[in-house]
Amino acid sequence: MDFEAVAKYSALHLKPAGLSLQYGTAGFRTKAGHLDHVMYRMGLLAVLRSRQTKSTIGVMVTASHNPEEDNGVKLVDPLGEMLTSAWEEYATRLANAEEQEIQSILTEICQKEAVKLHQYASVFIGRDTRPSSEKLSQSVIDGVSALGGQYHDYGLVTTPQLHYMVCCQNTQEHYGKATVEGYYQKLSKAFGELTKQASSSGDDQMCLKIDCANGIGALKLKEMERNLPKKLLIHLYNDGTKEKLNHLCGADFVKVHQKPPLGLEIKPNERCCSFDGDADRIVYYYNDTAGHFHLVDGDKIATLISTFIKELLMKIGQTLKMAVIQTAYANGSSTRYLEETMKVPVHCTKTGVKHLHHKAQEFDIGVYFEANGHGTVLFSKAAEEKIRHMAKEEKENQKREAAKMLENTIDLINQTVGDAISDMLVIEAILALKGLTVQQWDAIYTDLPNRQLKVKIADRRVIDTTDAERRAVTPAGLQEKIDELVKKYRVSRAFVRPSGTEDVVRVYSEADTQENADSLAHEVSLAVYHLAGGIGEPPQP
Ligand code: G16
Repeated sequence: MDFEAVAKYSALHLKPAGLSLQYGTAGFRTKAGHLDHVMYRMGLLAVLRSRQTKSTIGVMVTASHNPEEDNGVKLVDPLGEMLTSAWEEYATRLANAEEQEIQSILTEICQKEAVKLHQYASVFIGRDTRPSSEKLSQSVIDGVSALGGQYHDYGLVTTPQLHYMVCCQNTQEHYGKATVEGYYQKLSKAFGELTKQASSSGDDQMCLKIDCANGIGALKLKEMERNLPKKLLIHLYNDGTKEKLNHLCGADFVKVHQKPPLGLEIKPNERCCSFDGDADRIVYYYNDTAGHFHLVDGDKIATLISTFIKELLMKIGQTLKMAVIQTAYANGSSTRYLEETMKVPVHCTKTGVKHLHHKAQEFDIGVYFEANGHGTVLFSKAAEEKIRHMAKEEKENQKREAAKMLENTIDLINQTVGDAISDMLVIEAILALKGLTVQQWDAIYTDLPNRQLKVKIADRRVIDTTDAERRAVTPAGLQEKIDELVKKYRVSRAFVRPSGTEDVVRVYSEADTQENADSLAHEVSLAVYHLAGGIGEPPQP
C-alpha cells in the first residue's frame, strides 16, 4: 500500500478535532462541513472493499431526506445492496481514526479481510444536488486515487441509479447496461410492455403530479420522460429551480406531517406523489372532494404490489413463497390486512433498508417497504427463471400472458434498493392494469390514526432497543413508562428509537383516534425527554 500517498492526501482532508460519527441507518450523515475527511476515508475503504470482493463498489454522496445543509455517504456493495455490516464497523473506525492511526487501521482491514493489494480496484461515484455534494465527491475521488483505485464519476444521479449501475457492472451487464441511459431504457421498455397489456381495459391517460422535493428526481425524470410512453402524463413540481431541497416538501415531510407539500396544488381526487431528496422513497396522496388529505404510504404500496403479484401467481398456478417485510412503523391495519385478508406472511425487522432487504432475500418473492415509502421487491433467481420460462414456453394463453406480466414487473422493479422512479412506474402500471383509482387503492383498508415526533436528547445512544425496535431496553424505566401510557388508550401502541440519520430520537404512536394518537405520542415524548436526557425546551403538545 502506498502509505506516502495516503498520508499526503490525508493532510488535505483533516478530521475536525473531537468529532465522532457512526455509520448509521444509511451511512454517515451530519452537517456537510464535518464530512470532508469522512468522504476521503470512504474513498480509501471503497478501494479495499473492491479489492476484497474483486468487484466494483459504489459510493453515493447524499443525505437523502435530511435538510439541505446536511450531507452524507452510503457505500454500495457488489450486487447493488447496502454495505455489509462487518464493513460498517470498519467504516466507523476509519472515519473516527486520528491521522496517525489511519495506516494501521487500513493494514488491519487488509489482513483480516485478506485484501490483495495488487488487485484491480474500481469505484462508481454518484452525488445528489446538494450544493456541498460536488466538493465532497472530489474528496471521495482523492481517497480512491490515493490507494491506486480506478473510478467512474457518474456525477448527478439518484441513489437507486447508482445502486443499479453497480449491480449491472458486477453482473457483466446481465442486469442491464451500467449507464443512466441504460437504466431509462430498461425501465421504460418494461413499463411500456406492462401497460400495453392494460390497453384492452381502455386507453385512458395516466396523470400524475410529482413533488420532486427540489432534488435529483426532477432532473432525472426530465431526462427519462422522452423514453416513457405518451399515455403517462407526469407533471413535475418542486424541481429545484426555486426552493431548497426537502424544505416543506418531499416524501419524508408529507409522511411525517401527513399533509401536502408546499408548491403543489391538489385538485380533488388528483393522484399525486412525493419523492425524497435522492429519489429512493415515494409516497402517494390525494385530496377528497371535501378537501381532506389522504396519505397512501409505503404500507399501502406494499399491499398493492403484493396483491398484484399474488393474483398473477395464482393465475399461473405457481406456489412460490411470498412474504412482506415491514418495520415497527408499519400501520397496524396494514399488517392485519396482509396477514388476515391476503393471507401473506409478514415479517418485521429493524428500520433501515439493509435489514428489510436481507430478510426479503429469504423468500422466492420478498416485498419490502418501510411505511416512509422506501422499498422494493426481490425475486429469487429460481423464481425469476420459472417466471421467464413460463412467459416464453407456456402453452396456455392466459397463463403465458400472466407470466409475461410478471416478467415485465421483474424488469420494471429496481431489485437493488428502493427506487422512487421505478416504484412510481410499477404503481402506475398496476393501477392501470387493475383499473383502480387512487381512492379505490386507498380504500383497501383504513389506517389506524398515528403520529411521529422527534425529541432532542444529549446523547441518543443512551436508548437501546430490542424486538425489532419495538421495545426500549435502556434507559431504565423508559419502557415501563411507555407501557403505562399505552394502556391509557384503545387500540394503541407506541415505541421510541434513536434515529440513524438525524441527531434525534423518533417517537411513534397509534391509537383509535387521531387525538389519542397525538396525545400518546406527546406523552411518550415527554417520557423520553425526562428519562433519557432531553435538551432544550420540553416537547410541546
Ligand atoms: C434512510 C434509510 C431508511 C430509513 C430512513 C430513516 O432513508 O435508508 O431505511 O427508514 O433513513 O432512518 P432513521 O429513522 O434511522 O433516521 P433515507 O431516504 O434518508 O436514505
